[in-house]
Amino acid sequence: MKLFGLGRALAALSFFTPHIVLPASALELDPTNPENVRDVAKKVADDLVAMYAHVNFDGKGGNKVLSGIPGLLTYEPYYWWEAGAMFGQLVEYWYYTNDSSYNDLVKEGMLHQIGEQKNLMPRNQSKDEGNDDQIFWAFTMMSAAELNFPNPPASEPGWLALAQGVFNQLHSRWDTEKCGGGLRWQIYYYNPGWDYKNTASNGGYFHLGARLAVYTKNDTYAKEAEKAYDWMDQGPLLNEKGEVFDGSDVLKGCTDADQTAWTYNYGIMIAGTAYMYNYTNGDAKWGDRLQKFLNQTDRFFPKQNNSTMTEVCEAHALCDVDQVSFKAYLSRWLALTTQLAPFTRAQILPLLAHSGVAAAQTCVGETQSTGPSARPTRNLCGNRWYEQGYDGRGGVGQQMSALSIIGANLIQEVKGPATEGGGGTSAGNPGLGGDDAEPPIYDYDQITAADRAGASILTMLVVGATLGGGWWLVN
Ligand SMILES: *[C@@H]1O[C@H](CO)[C@@H](O)[C@H](O)[C@H]1NC(C)=O
Ligand SMILES: *[C@@H]1O[C@H](CO)[C@@H](O)[C@H](O)[C@H]1NC(C)=O
Ligand SMILES: *[C@@H]1O[C@H](CO)[C@@H](O)[C@H](O)[C@H]1NC(C)=O
Ligand SMILES: *[C@@H]1O[C@H](CO)[C@@H](O)[C@H](O)[C@H]1NC(C)=O
Ligand SMILES: *[C@@H]1O[C@H](CO)[C@@H](O)[C@H](O)[C@H]1NC(C)=O
Ligand SMILES: *[C@@H]1O[C@H](CO)[C@@H](O)[C@H](O)[C@H]1NC(C)=O
Ligand SMILES: CC(=O)N[C@H]1CO[C@H](CO)[C@@H](O)[C@@H]1O
Repeated sequence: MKLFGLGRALAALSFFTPHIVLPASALELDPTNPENVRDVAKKVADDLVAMYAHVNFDGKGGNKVLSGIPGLLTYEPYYWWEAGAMFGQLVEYWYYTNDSSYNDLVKEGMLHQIGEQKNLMPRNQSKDEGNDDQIFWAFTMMSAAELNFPNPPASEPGWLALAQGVFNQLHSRWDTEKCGGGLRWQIYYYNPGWDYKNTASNGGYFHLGARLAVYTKNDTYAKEAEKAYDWMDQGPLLNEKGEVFDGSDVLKGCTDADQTAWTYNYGIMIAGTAYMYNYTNGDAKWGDRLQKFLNQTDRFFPKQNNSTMTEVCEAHALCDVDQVSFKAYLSRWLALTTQLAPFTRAQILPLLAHSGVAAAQTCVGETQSTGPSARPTRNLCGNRWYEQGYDGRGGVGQQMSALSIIGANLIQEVKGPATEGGGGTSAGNPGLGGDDAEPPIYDYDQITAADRAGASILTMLVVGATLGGGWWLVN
Protein backbone atom coordinates (compact mmCIF):
# COMPACT_ATOMS: atom_id res chain seq x y z
CA MET A 1 0.00 0.00 0.00
CA LYS A 2 1.20 3.39 -0.78
CA LEU A 3 1.67 6.93 0.22
CA PHE A 4 -0.93 9.42 -0.66
CA GLY A 5 0.14 11.30 -3.77
CA LEU A 6 -1.41 14.29 -5.40
CA GLY A 7 -1.51 12.63 -8.81
CA ARG A 8 -3.36 9.68 -7.45
CA ALA A 9 -5.77 11.85 -5.54
CA LEU A 10 -6.66 13.79 -8.63
CA ALA A 11 -6.98 10.65 -10.66
CA ALA A 12 -9.22 9.12 -8.01
CA LEU A 13 -11.47 12.12 -8.07
CA SER A 14 -11.69 12.31 -11.82
CA PHE A 15 -11.92 8.71 -12.92
CA PHE A 16 -15.46 8.01 -12.00
CA THR A 17 -16.83 11.46 -12.37
CA PRO A 18 -19.73 10.57 -14.61
CA HIS A 19 -20.03 12.30 -17.93
CA ILE A 20 -23.76 11.91 -17.85
CA VAL A 21 -25.64 11.25 -14.64
CA LEU A 22 -28.91 9.48 -15.22
CA PRO A 23 -31.85 9.64 -12.82
CA ALA A 24 -31.18 7.23 -9.99
CA SER A 25 -33.55 4.51 -8.87
CA ALA A 26 -33.62 3.40 -5.27
CA LEU A 27 -31.69 0.36 -4.07
CA GLU A 28 -33.28 -0.91 -0.90
CA LEU A 29 -31.69 -3.62 1.17
CA ASP A 30 -33.84 -5.76 3.43
CA PRO A 31 -31.39 -7.56 5.72
CA THR A 32 -34.15 -9.93 6.89
CA ASN A 33 -34.75 -11.20 3.36
CA PRO A 34 -31.84 -13.27 1.97
CA GLU A 35 -33.25 -13.27 -1.54
CA ASN A 36 -33.31 -9.47 -1.56
CA VAL A 37 -29.77 -9.32 -0.15
CA ARG A 38 -28.53 -11.63 -2.93
CA ASP A 39 -30.24 -9.49 -5.59
CA VAL A 40 -28.75 -6.27 -4.28
CA ALA A 41 -25.31 -7.87 -3.93
CA LYS A 42 -25.48 -9.10 -7.54
CA LYS A 43 -26.09 -5.58 -8.85
CA VAL A 44 -23.20 -4.18 -6.86
CA ALA A 45 -20.86 -7.05 -7.79
CA ASP A 46 -21.63 -6.63 -11.50
CA ASP A 47 -20.39 -3.06 -11.44
CA LEU A 48 -17.32 -4.03 -9.44
CA VAL A 49 -16.38 -6.59 -12.07
CA ALA A 50 -17.07 -4.03 -14.80
CA MET A 51 -14.37 -1.86 -13.25
CA TYR A 52 -11.89 -4.73 -13.12
CA ALA A 53 -11.54 -5.50 -16.74
CA HIS A 54 -13.12 -5.67 -20.13
CA VAL A 55 -15.16 -8.76 -19.59
CA ASN A 56 -17.68 -10.15 -21.97
CA PHE A 57 -20.94 -10.24 -20.08
CA ASP A 58 -23.09 -11.66 -22.84
CA GLY A 59 -21.91 -15.19 -22.27
CA LYS A 60 -20.00 -15.22 -25.56
CA GLY A 61 -16.24 -15.24 -25.37
CA GLY A 62 -16.27 -16.84 -21.95
CA ASN A 63 -15.89 -15.53 -18.48
CA LYS A 64 -12.32 -14.33 -19.00
CA VAL A 65 -10.39 -11.11 -19.08
CA LEU A 66 -10.44 -10.04 -22.70
CA SER A 67 -7.82 -7.33 -22.51
CA GLY A 68 -5.26 -6.19 -19.99
CA ILE A 69 -3.32 -8.46 -17.65
CA PRO A 70 -5.34 -10.91 -15.57
CA GLY A 71 -5.26 -10.13 -11.88
CA LEU A 72 -4.47 -6.43 -12.21
CA LEU A 73 -6.65 -3.39 -11.92
CA THR A 74 -5.19 -2.02 -15.09
CA TYR A 75 -6.21 1.54 -14.66
CA GLU A 76 -4.08 3.62 -12.35
CA PRO A 77 -4.29 4.58 -9.56
CA TYR A 78 -5.24 1.12 -8.32
CA TYR A 79 -2.36 -0.88 -6.95
CA TRP A 80 -1.54 -4.55 -6.97
CA TRP A 81 -2.61 -5.16 -3.38
CA GLU A 82 -6.07 -3.78 -4.03
CA ALA A 83 -6.64 -6.23 -6.88
CA GLY A 84 -5.78 -9.03 -4.46
CA ALA A 85 -8.25 -7.65 -1.95
CA MET A 86 -10.89 -7.33 -4.67
CA PHE A 87 -10.58 -11.01 -5.57
CA GLY A 88 -11.09 -11.77 -1.88
CA GLN A 89 -14.34 -9.82 -1.98
CA LEU A 90 -15.43 -11.73 -5.06
CA VAL A 91 -14.59 -15.09 -3.47
CA GLU A 92 -16.70 -14.02 -0.51
CA TYR A 93 -19.46 -12.79 -2.81
CA TRP A 94 -19.67 -16.27 -4.35
CA TYR A 95 -19.69 -17.86 -0.90
CA TYR A 96 -22.45 -15.60 0.41
CA THR A 97 -24.69 -15.82 -2.67
CA ASN A 98 -23.71 -19.07 -4.43
CA ASP A 99 -23.54 -17.04 -7.66
CA SER A 100 -20.59 -18.56 -9.50
CA SER A 101 -20.72 -16.25 -12.57
CA TYR A 102 -17.37 -14.64 -11.83
CA ASN A 103 -15.52 -17.66 -10.46
CA ASP A 104 -13.47 -18.47 -13.56
CA LEU A 105 -12.49 -14.84 -13.90
CA VAL A 106 -11.48 -14.63 -10.25
CA LYS A 107 -9.49 -17.85 -10.33
CA GLU A 108 -7.70 -16.76 -13.50
CA GLY A 109 -6.75 -13.43 -11.91
CA MET A 110 -5.56 -14.98 -8.66
CA LEU A 111 -3.38 -17.59 -10.36
CA HIS A 112 -1.88 -15.12 -12.82
CA GLN A 113 -0.42 -13.11 -9.94
CA ILE A 114 1.13 -15.83 -7.76
CA GLY A 115 4.54 -15.09 -9.26
CA GLU A 116 7.24 -17.10 -10.99
CA GLN A 117 8.26 -18.69 -7.67
CA LYS A 118 4.68 -19.20 -6.44
CA ASN A 119 5.38 -16.87 -3.54
CA LEU A 120 3.11 -13.91 -4.30
CA MET A 121 6.14 -11.86 -5.26
CA PRO A 122 5.54 -11.54 -9.00
CA ARG A 123 8.47 -10.02 -10.84
CA ASN A 124 6.39 -7.14 -12.17
CA GLN A 125 5.19 -6.09 -8.74
CA SER A 126 7.65 -7.12 -6.08
CA LYS A 127 10.04 -4.19 -6.42
CA ASP A 128 7.74 -1.94 -4.42
CA GLU A 129 5.70 -4.58 -2.65
CA GLY A 130 5.19 -4.15 1.09
CA ASN A 131 4.56 -6.92 3.62
CA ASP A 132 0.95 -5.81 3.97
CA ASP A 133 0.43 -5.88 0.19
CA GLN A 134 1.53 -9.49 0.11
CA ILE A 135 -0.55 -10.27 3.20
CA PHE A 136 -3.75 -9.06 1.57
CA TRP A 137 -3.20 -11.50 -1.28
CA ALA A 138 -2.55 -14.21 1.32
CA PHE A 139 -5.86 -13.34 3.02
CA THR A 140 -7.58 -13.90 -0.32
CA MET A 141 -5.86 -17.26 -0.76
CA MET A 142 -6.88 -18.20 2.78
CA SER A 143 -10.51 -17.24 2.12
CA ALA A 144 -10.47 -19.39 -1.00
CA ALA A 145 -9.25 -22.34 1.10
CA GLU A 146 -11.68 -21.75 3.97
CA LEU A 147 -14.70 -21.19 1.76
CA ASN A 148 -13.95 -24.08 -0.59
CA PHE A 149 -13.56 -21.90 -3.62
CA PRO A 150 -12.88 -24.11 -6.70
CA ASN A 151 -9.29 -25.35 -6.44
CA PRO A 152 -6.48 -24.50 -8.88
CA PRO A 153 -5.34 -27.14 -11.37
CA ALA A 154 -3.00 -29.76 -9.90
CA SER A 155 -0.04 -28.08 -11.62
CA GLU A 156 -0.37 -25.08 -9.28
CA PRO A 157 -0.04 -24.90 -5.49
CA GLY A 158 -3.32 -25.01 -3.57
CA TRP A 159 -4.84 -21.88 -2.05
CA LEU A 160 -3.72 -23.08 1.37
CA ALA A 161 -0.16 -23.67 0.17
CA LEU A 162 0.02 -20.13 -1.23
CA ALA A 163 -1.07 -18.69 2.13
CA GLN A 164 1.46 -20.90 3.92
CA GLY A 165 4.13 -19.64 1.53
CA VAL A 166 3.46 -16.04 2.53
CA PHE A 167 3.43 -16.98 6.21
CA ASN A 168 6.86 -18.59 5.83
CA GLN A 169 8.28 -15.52 4.12
CA LEU A 170 6.92 -13.24 6.85
CA HIS A 171 8.41 -15.56 9.44
CA SER A 172 11.84 -15.17 7.85
CA ARG A 173 11.46 -11.35 7.78
CA TRP A 174 10.72 -11.01 11.51
CA ASP A 175 13.24 -8.42 12.60
CA THR A 176 14.68 -8.64 16.10
CA GLU A 177 17.37 -6.03 15.44
CA LYS A 178 15.07 -3.08 16.03
CA CYS A 179 12.27 -2.62 18.54
CA GLY A 180 12.71 -6.14 19.94
CA GLY A 181 10.93 -7.77 17.00
CA GLY A 182 8.18 -7.09 14.54
CA LEU A 183 7.89 -6.80 10.79
CA ARG A 184 8.79 -3.68 8.94
CA TRP A 185 6.14 -2.26 6.65
CA GLN A 186 8.37 -2.71 3.60
CA ILE A 187 10.13 -5.79 2.32
CA TYR A 188 12.97 -3.81 0.70
CA TYR A 189 15.09 -1.23 2.48
CA TYR A 190 15.03 1.24 -0.42
CA ASN A 191 11.27 1.69 -0.32
CA PRO A 192 9.66 4.53 1.64
CA GLY A 193 8.25 3.18 4.87
CA TRP A 194 11.13 0.77 5.57
CA ASP A 195 11.50 2.40 9.00
CA TYR A 196 7.88 1.91 9.94
CA LYS A 197 6.59 -1.14 11.80
CA ASN A 198 2.89 -1.14 11.15
CA THR A 199 -0.24 -2.89 12.28
CA ALA A 200 -1.29 -4.06 8.83
CA SER A 201 1.94 -6.08 8.56
CA ASN A 202 2.28 -7.27 12.16
CA GLY A 203 -1.42 -7.68 12.85
CA GLY A 204 -1.61 -9.27 9.41
CA TYR A 205 1.02 -11.86 10.37
CA PHE A 206 -0.84 -12.52 13.63
CA HIS A 207 -4.16 -12.86 11.78
CA LEU A 208 -2.74 -15.12 9.05
CA GLY A 209 -1.07 -17.35 11.64
CA ALA A 210 -4.32 -17.66 13.61
CA ARG A 211 -6.21 -18.63 10.45
CA LEU A 212 -3.62 -21.21 9.45
CA ALA A 213 -3.77 -22.66 12.98
CA VAL A 214 -7.55 -23.09 12.75
CA TYR A 215 -7.39 -24.54 9.23
CA THR A 216 -4.45 -26.94 9.70
CA LYS A 217 -4.53 -27.45 13.50
CA ASN A 218 -0.74 -27.04 13.35
CA ASP A 219 0.12 -25.37 16.66
CA THR A 220 3.29 -23.77 15.27
CA TYR A 221 1.08 -21.21 13.53
CA ALA A 222 -0.75 -20.39 16.75
CA LYS A 223 2.53 -19.96 18.64
CA GLU A 224 3.82 -17.58 15.98
CA ALA A 225 0.54 -15.69 15.99
CA GLU A 226 0.76 -15.24 19.73
CA LYS A 227 4.38 -14.10 19.44
CA ALA A 228 3.32 -11.37 17.00
CA TYR A 229 0.36 -10.39 19.19
CA ASP A 230 2.54 -10.13 22.30
CA TRP A 231 5.08 -7.99 20.49
CA MET A 232 2.34 -5.59 19.39
CA ASP A 233 0.75 -5.60 22.83
CA GLN A 234 4.02 -4.88 24.64
CA GLY A 235 4.86 -2.11 22.20
CA PRO A 236 2.86 0.96 21.22
CA LEU A 237 0.60 -0.59 18.55
CA LEU A 238 -2.03 -1.89 21.01
CA ASN A 239 -3.09 -0.65 24.42
CA GLU A 240 -4.97 -1.78 27.52
CA LYS A 241 -8.21 -0.27 26.33
CA GLY A 242 -8.27 -2.28 23.12
CA GLU A 243 -7.27 0.59 20.86
CA VAL A 244 -5.41 -0.34 17.68
CA PHE A 245 -2.91 2.17 16.34
CA ASP A 246 -1.43 2.36 12.87
CA GLY A 247 2.31 1.97 13.17
CA SER A 248 5.50 2.95 14.90
CA ASP A 249 8.74 4.62 13.88
CA VAL A 250 11.78 2.36 14.05
CA LEU A 251 14.15 5.34 14.11
CA LYS A 252 12.57 6.39 17.42
CA GLY A 253 12.90 2.89 18.82
CA CYS A 254 9.14 2.26 18.47
CA THR A 255 8.44 4.38 21.53
CA ASP A 256 5.15 5.77 20.27
CA ALA A 257 2.64 5.20 17.52
CA ASP A 258 0.69 6.97 14.83
CA GLN A 259 -2.66 6.80 16.59
CA THR A 260 -4.94 7.12 13.57
CA ALA A 261 -7.81 4.64 13.86
CA TRP A 262 -8.50 2.81 10.61
CA THR A 263 -11.33 0.33 10.17
CA TYR A 264 -9.13 -2.29 8.52
CA ASN A 265 -6.57 -2.36 11.32
CA TYR A 266 -9.36 -3.06 13.81
CA GLY A 267 -10.81 -5.66 11.45
CA ILE A 268 -7.47 -7.47 11.23
CA MET A 269 -7.17 -7.64 15.04
CA ILE A 270 -10.83 -8.51 15.65
CA ALA A 271 -10.86 -11.45 13.26
CA GLY A 272 -7.38 -12.54 14.38
CA THR A 273 -8.45 -12.73 18.01
CA ALA A 274 -11.71 -14.45 16.98
CA TYR A 275 -9.69 -17.15 15.20
CA MET A 276 -7.47 -17.56 18.29
CA TYR A 277 -10.56 -17.74 20.51
CA ASN A 278 -11.94 -20.43 18.23
CA TYR A 279 -8.63 -22.30 17.97
CA THR A 280 -8.30 -22.42 21.76
CA ASN A 281 -11.89 -23.63 22.17
CA GLY A 282 -13.01 -20.43 23.73
CA ASP A 283 -10.04 -19.36 25.89
CA ALA A 284 -11.24 -16.36 27.94
CA LYS A 285 -7.95 -14.56 27.31
CA TRP A 286 -8.73 -14.29 23.61
CA GLY A 287 -12.41 -13.67 24.25
CA ASP A 288 -11.58 -10.64 26.43
CA ARG A 289 -9.15 -9.26 23.89
CA LEU A 290 -11.73 -9.67 21.16
CA GLN A 291 -14.39 -7.95 23.25
CA LYS A 292 -12.11 -5.00 23.96
CA PHE A 293 -11.34 -4.43 20.29
CA LEU A 294 -15.01 -4.78 19.44
CA ASN A 295 -16.03 -2.23 22.03
CA GLN A 296 -13.57 0.23 20.55
CA THR A 297 -15.26 0.04 17.14
CA ASP A 298 -17.98 2.38 18.42
CA ARG A 299 -15.76 5.11 17.00
CA PHE A 300 -16.55 3.91 13.47
CA PHE A 301 -20.31 4.18 13.99
CA PRO A 302 -20.63 7.82 15.09
CA LYS A 303 -24.04 8.88 16.39
CA GLN A 304 -23.82 12.20 14.55
CA ASN A 305 -23.77 10.19 11.31
CA ASN A 306 -26.76 8.03 12.14
CA SER A 307 -24.46 5.35 13.61
CA THR A 308 -23.34 4.34 10.12
CA MET A 309 -19.87 2.94 9.50
CA THR A 310 -17.55 5.85 8.74
CA GLU A 311 -13.83 6.08 7.94
CA VAL A 312 -11.98 8.99 9.54
CA CYS A 313 -10.91 10.46 6.20
CA GLU A 314 -14.53 10.78 5.01
CA ALA A 315 -15.06 13.95 7.00
CA HIS A 316 -13.05 16.00 4.52
CA ALA A 317 -13.70 13.72 1.54
CA LEU A 318 -10.00 13.05 1.35
CA CYS A 319 -9.87 9.29 1.47
CA ASP A 320 -7.45 7.99 -1.14
CA VAL A 321 -7.97 4.96 -3.38
CA ASP A 322 -6.65 2.55 -0.75
CA GLN A 323 -8.61 4.01 2.14
CA VAL A 324 -12.00 3.88 0.43
CA SER A 325 -11.69 0.08 0.43
CA PHE A 326 -10.95 -0.29 4.15
CA LYS A 327 -14.57 -0.61 5.28
CA ALA A 328 -14.78 -3.75 3.15
CA TYR A 329 -12.40 -5.56 5.48
CA LEU A 330 -13.99 -4.48 8.75
CA SER A 331 -17.37 -5.51 7.35
CA ARG A 332 -16.24 -8.97 6.29
CA TRP A 333 -14.31 -9.63 9.49
CA LEU A 334 -17.09 -8.51 11.78
CA ALA A 335 -19.41 -10.94 10.00
CA LEU A 336 -16.89 -13.77 10.21
CA THR A 337 -16.39 -13.07 13.91
CA THR A 338 -20.05 -13.87 14.61
CA GLN A 339 -19.33 -17.41 13.38
CA LEU A 340 -16.00 -17.98 15.11
CA ALA A 341 -17.04 -16.39 18.41
CA PRO A 342 -20.84 -16.62 18.56
CA PHE A 343 -21.00 -14.57 21.78
CA THR A 344 -20.43 -11.48 19.62
CA ARG A 345 -23.53 -11.95 17.48
CA ALA A 346 -25.90 -9.72 19.44
CA GLN A 347 -23.42 -6.86 19.25
CA ILE A 348 -22.35 -7.26 15.61
CA LEU A 349 -25.40 -8.33 13.59
CA PRO A 350 -27.36 -5.07 14.09
CA LEU A 351 -24.30 -3.08 12.95
CA LEU A 352 -24.13 -5.08 9.73
CA ALA A 353 -27.84 -4.66 9.06
CA HIS A 354 -27.89 -0.93 9.71
CA SER A 355 -24.77 -0.05 7.69
CA GLY A 356 -25.74 -2.53 4.98
CA VAL A 357 -28.97 -0.64 4.36
CA ALA A 358 -27.11 2.68 4.43
CA ALA A 359 -24.44 1.47 1.99
CA ALA A 360 -26.94 -0.04 -0.46
CA GLN A 361 -28.93 3.16 -0.79
CA THR A 362 -25.79 4.91 -2.07
CA CYS A 363 -25.38 2.38 -4.91
CA VAL A 364 -27.40 4.32 -7.44
CA GLY A 365 -24.58 6.00 -9.35
CA GLU A 366 -25.33 5.66 -13.04
CA THR A 367 -22.77 6.45 -15.68
CA GLN A 368 -22.71 6.21 -19.43
CA SER A 369 -18.96 6.35 -19.48
CA THR A 370 -16.84 5.29 -16.56
CA GLY A 371 -13.51 5.44 -18.30
CA PRO A 372 -12.05 2.13 -17.21
CA SER A 373 -15.30 0.23 -17.46
CA ALA A 374 -16.27 -1.62 -20.60
CA ARG A 375 -19.94 -0.86 -20.20
CA PRO A 376 -22.21 1.64 -18.49
CA THR A 377 -22.69 1.16 -14.78
CA ARG A 378 -26.01 1.44 -12.97
CA ASN A 379 -25.14 0.70 -9.38
CA LEU A 380 -22.00 2.56 -8.48
CA CYS A 381 -21.74 2.98 -4.71
CA GLY A 382 -20.69 6.11 -2.87
CA ASN A 383 -18.06 6.51 -0.23
CA ARG A 384 -20.16 8.15 2.51
CA TRP A 385 -22.91 5.79 3.52
CA TYR A 386 -24.52 8.25 5.94
CA GLU A 387 -25.43 10.57 3.09
CA GLN A 388 -28.55 10.11 1.05
CA GLY A 389 -27.89 8.64 -2.38
CA TYR A 390 -24.71 8.50 -4.41
CA ASP A 391 -22.07 11.04 -3.41
CA GLY A 392 -20.37 11.07 -6.83
CA ARG A 393 -17.31 9.25 -5.55
CA GLY A 394 -17.47 5.81 -7.07
CA GLY A 395 -14.58 3.47 -7.65
CA VAL A 396 -13.25 0.00 -7.00
CA GLY A 397 -12.70 0.50 -3.25
CA GLN A 398 -16.13 2.04 -2.68
CA GLN A 399 -17.75 -0.79 -4.62
CA MET A 400 -15.85 -3.40 -2.60
CA SER A 401 -16.82 -1.80 0.69
CA ALA A 402 -20.52 -1.70 -0.16
CA LEU A 403 -20.48 -5.23 -1.57
CA SER A 404 -18.82 -6.49 1.59
CA ILE A 405 -21.26 -4.97 4.08
CA ILE A 406 -24.26 -5.97 1.94
CA GLY A 407 -23.04 -9.56 1.58
CA ALA A 408 -22.25 -9.71 5.30
CA ASN A 409 -26.01 -9.72 5.90
CA LEU A 410 -26.05 -13.30 4.60
CA ILE A 411 -23.66 -14.50 7.29
CA GLN A 412 -26.35 -16.48 9.10
CA GLU A 413 -27.20 -18.30 5.86
CA VAL A 414 -23.72 -19.76 5.32
CA LYS A 415 -21.38 -22.22 7.01
CA GLY A 416 -18.31 -21.19 8.98
CA PRO A 417 -14.82 -21.61 7.52
CA ALA A 418 -13.85 -25.12 6.45
CA THR A 419 -10.76 -26.74 7.94
CA GLU A 420 -8.56 -29.71 7.15
CA GLY A 421 -10.69 -32.63 8.23
CA GLY A 422 -13.65 -30.28 8.50
CA GLY A 423 -14.77 -30.04 4.88
CA GLY A 424 -11.69 -28.25 3.54
CA THR A 425 -10.29 -29.47 0.22
CA SER A 426 -7.39 -27.10 -0.38
CA ALA A 427 -3.92 -28.57 -0.92
CA GLY A 428 -1.29 -27.36 1.53
CA ASN A 429 2.48 -27.22 1.50
CA PRO A 430 4.01 -26.13 4.82
CA GLY A 431 7.42 -25.72 3.14
CA LEU A 432 6.41 -23.33 0.35
CA GLY A 433 8.00 -19.90 0.44
CA GLY A 434 10.93 -21.06 2.55
CA ASP A 435 14.37 -19.57 2.05
CA ASP A 436 14.78 -21.08 -1.41
CA ALA A 437 11.78 -19.23 -2.72
CA GLU A 438 12.79 -15.80 -1.45
CA PRO A 439 13.00 -13.61 -4.50
CA PRO A 440 16.30 -12.06 -5.45
CA ILE A 441 16.71 -8.86 -3.49
CA TYR A 442 16.75 -6.05 -5.99
CA ASP A 443 20.18 -4.58 -6.30
CA TYR A 444 20.24 -1.04 -4.98
CA ASP A 445 22.56 -0.06 -7.83
CA GLN A 446 19.89 -1.03 -10.31
CA ILE A 447 17.44 1.44 -8.87
CA THR A 448 17.69 4.65 -10.81
CA ALA A 449 18.89 7.87 -9.23
CA ALA A 450 15.41 9.28 -9.63
CA ASP A 451 13.90 6.32 -7.80
CA ARG A 452 16.40 6.80 -5.00
CA ALA A 453 15.75 10.51 -4.61
CA GLY A 454 12.04 9.85 -4.65
CA ALA A 455 12.40 7.15 -2.07
CA SER A 456 14.36 9.24 0.39
CA ILE A 457 11.98 12.19 0.20
CA LEU A 458 9.05 9.93 0.75
CA THR A 459 10.78 8.32 3.71
CA MET A 460 11.01 11.71 5.33
CA LEU A 461 7.35 12.27 4.67
CA VAL A 462 6.57 9.00 6.34
CA VAL A 463 8.43 10.07 9.44
CA GLY A 464 6.72 13.44 9.38
CA ALA A 465 3.35 11.80 9.10
CA THR A 466 4.16 9.52 11.99
CA LEU A 467 5.20 12.35 14.22
CA GLY A 468 2.19 14.40 13.29
CA GLY A 469 -0.23 11.50 13.54
CA GLY A 470 -1.02 12.28 9.92
CA TRP A 471 -4.00 10.39 8.57
CA TRP A 472 -2.76 10.80 5.02
CA LEU A 473 -0.27 8.04 5.54
CA VAL A 474 -1.63 4.90 3.93
CA ASN A 475 -0.07 1.61 4.74
C1 LIG B 1 -25.08 -23.46 -5.64
O1 LIG B 1 -24.90 -23.40 -7.05
C2 LIG B 1 -24.58 -24.66 -7.65
C3 LIG B 1 -24.39 -24.42 -9.12
O2 LIG B 1 -23.42 -23.45 -9.34
C4 LIG B 1 -25.68 -25.67 -7.40
O3 LIG B 1 -25.30 -26.93 -7.91
C5 LIG B 1 -25.96 -25.78 -5.91
O4 LIG B 1 -27.07 -26.61 -5.68
C6 LIG B 1 -26.21 -24.41 -5.29
N1 LIG B 1 -26.31 -24.52 -3.85
C7 LIG B 1 -27.25 -23.91 -3.15
C8 LIG B 1 -27.22 -24.14 -1.68
O5 LIG B 1 -28.11 -23.23 -3.66
C1 LIG C 1 4.33 -8.56 -16.39
O1 LIG C 1 4.43 -7.47 -17.30
C2 LIG C 1 4.46 -7.83 -18.67
C3 LIG C 1 4.67 -6.59 -19.48
O2 LIG C 1 3.70 -5.63 -19.18
C4 LIG C 1 3.19 -8.56 -19.07
O3 LIG C 1 3.25 -9.01 -20.39
C5 LIG C 1 2.99 -9.76 -18.14
O4 LIG C 1 1.76 -10.36 -18.45
C6 LIG C 1 3.04 -9.33 -16.71
N1 LIG C 1 2.94 -10.51 -15.87
C7 LIG C 1 2.11 -10.56 -14.84
C8 LIG C 1 2.10 -11.87 -14.11
O5 LIG C 1 1.41 -9.64 -14.47
C1 LIG D 1 -17.75 -3.86 26.34
O1 LIG D 1 -18.87 -2.99 26.38
C2 LIG D 1 -19.93 -3.50 27.15
C3 LIG D 1 -21.15 -2.58 26.98
O2 LIG D 1 -20.77 -1.25 27.12
C4 LIG D 1 -19.49 -3.59 28.60
O3 LIG D 1 -20.53 -4.13 29.41
C5 LIG D 1 -18.29 -4.54 28.68
O4 LIG D 1 -17.78 -4.56 29.98
C6 LIG D 1 -17.19 -4.09 27.72
N1 LIG D 1 -16.18 -5.13 27.71
C7 LIG D 1 -14.88 -4.90 27.65
C8 LIG D 1 -13.97 -6.09 27.69
O5 LIG D 1 -14.41 -3.78 27.53
C1 LIG E 1 -30.90 6.61 10.03
O1 LIG E 1 -31.07 5.22 10.29
C2 LIG E 1 -32.42 4.78 10.35
C3 LIG E 1 -32.41 3.29 10.65
O2 LIG E 1 -31.86 3.06 11.90
C4 LIG E 1 -33.11 5.03 9.03
O3 LIG E 1 -34.46 4.65 9.12
C5 LIG E 1 -33.01 6.50 8.66
O4 LIG E 1 -33.51 6.68 7.37
C6 LIG E 1 -31.55 6.96 8.70
N1 LIG E 1 -31.50 8.40 8.49
C7 LIG E 1 -30.78 8.95 7.55
C8 LIG E 1 -30.83 10.43 7.46
O5 LIG E 1 -30.09 8.29 6.78
C1 LIG F 1 -15.68 -22.04 16.22
O1 LIG F 1 -16.26 -21.69 14.99
C2 LIG F 1 -17.32 -22.54 14.56
C3 LIG F 1 -17.81 -21.99 13.24
O2 LIG F 1 -16.78 -21.99 12.29
C4 LIG F 1 -18.42 -22.54 15.59
O3 LIG F 1 -19.42 -23.46 15.20
C5 LIG F 1 -17.88 -22.91 16.95
O4 LIG F 1 -18.89 -22.79 17.90
C6 LIG F 1 -16.73 -21.97 17.30
N1 LIG F 1 -16.14 -22.36 18.59
C7 LIG F 1 -16.25 -21.62 19.69
C8 LIG F 1 -15.50 -22.12 20.87
O5 LIG F 1 -16.90 -20.61 19.75
C1 LIG G 1 3.66 -27.01 11.02
O1 LIG G 1 4.07 -25.73 10.57
C2 LIG G 1 5.46 -25.53 10.62
C3 LIG G 1 5.72 -24.06 10.26
O2 LIG G 1 5.41 -23.80 8.95
C4 LIG G 1 6.16 -26.50 9.69
O3 LIG G 1 7.55 -26.33 9.79
C5 LIG G 1 5.78 -27.91 10.06
O4 LIG G 1 6.30 -28.81 9.11
C6 LIG G 1 4.27 -28.07 10.10
N1 LIG G 1 3.93 -29.39 10.61
C7 LIG G 1 3.15 -30.20 9.92
C8 LIG G 1 2.85 -31.52 10.57
O5 LIG G 1 2.68 -29.92 8.84
C1 LIG H 1 -17.23 11.21 13.07
C2 LIG H 1 -17.56 11.66 11.68
O1 LIG H 1 -16.99 11.18 10.73
N1 LIG H 1 -18.48 12.56 11.55
C3 LIG H 1 -18.89 13.09 10.26
C4 LIG H 1 -20.38 13.09 10.15
O2 LIG H 1 -20.79 13.72 8.96
C5 LIG H 1 -20.36 15.04 8.82
C6 LIG H 1 -20.93 15.66 7.55
O3 LIG H 1 -21.69 14.79 6.82
C7 LIG H 1 -18.87 15.08 8.81
O4 LIG H 1 -18.41 16.40 8.68
C8 LIG H 1 -18.37 14.48 10.10
O5 LIG H 1 -16.98 14.48 10.11
